[in-house]
Amino acid sequence: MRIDIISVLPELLESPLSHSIMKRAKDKGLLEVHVHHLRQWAVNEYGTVDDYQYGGGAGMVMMPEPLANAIESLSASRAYDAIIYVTPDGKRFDQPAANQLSMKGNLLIICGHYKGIDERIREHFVTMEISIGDYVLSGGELAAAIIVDAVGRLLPGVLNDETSALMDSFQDNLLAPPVYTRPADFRGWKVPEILMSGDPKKISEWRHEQAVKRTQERRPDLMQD
Ligand code: 6GU
Repeated sequence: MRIDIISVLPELLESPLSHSIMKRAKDKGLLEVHVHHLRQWAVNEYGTVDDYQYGGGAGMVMMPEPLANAIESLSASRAYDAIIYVTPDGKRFDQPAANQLSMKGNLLIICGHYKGIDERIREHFVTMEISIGDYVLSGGELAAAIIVDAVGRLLPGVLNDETSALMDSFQDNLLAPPVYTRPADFRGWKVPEILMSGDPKKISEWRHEQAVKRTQERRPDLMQD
């Protein structure tokens, strides 16, 4: 998979996508992420990419021209399966959305700043608008990093244990069960006996029960349909 990201703050995207599983995905050649600074498509030598909003009001708006030029110039080299704008008024991102995106080949993500981007770019170029939750971030970069992480780890071959993404919270509308490691007795707090029973069927039943219990207690909304 290849993901291109258009941003006015590429620095914000560097570290989150350079370590751990994202690093492994890139090193294995399974994921390519290219971050493009919007300023290279600026309308003047000062690097201007935003302007006051029509109708007045505080906050700048990202101008259509640099964004259109960026999108068109990147689209000339490859066809994008989705052109995504990350925005608090987009569709809420969740695990099924991550699963869907992980099956695409080329994604383009546009990060907004200030008051957002000119509506005409959304109308004429953007094919998908995603919010990562009901709160406002100061820019789209951290949201984009979250989407790349959630999608990238699902690419076949990225995780060592192929089954481990299937066991994640949300993959079957259940939260993940509790996990334990050594020691079996830590300060008198014991690991549940069944996990040391060596009986895979019983262990798997116990994990499922725990997942259901946890989901009923914490996120009953996930179990409603
Ligand atoms: Cl995608 N962007 C911004 N700026 N804020 C958000 C968001 C995105 N998702 C939730 N809040």
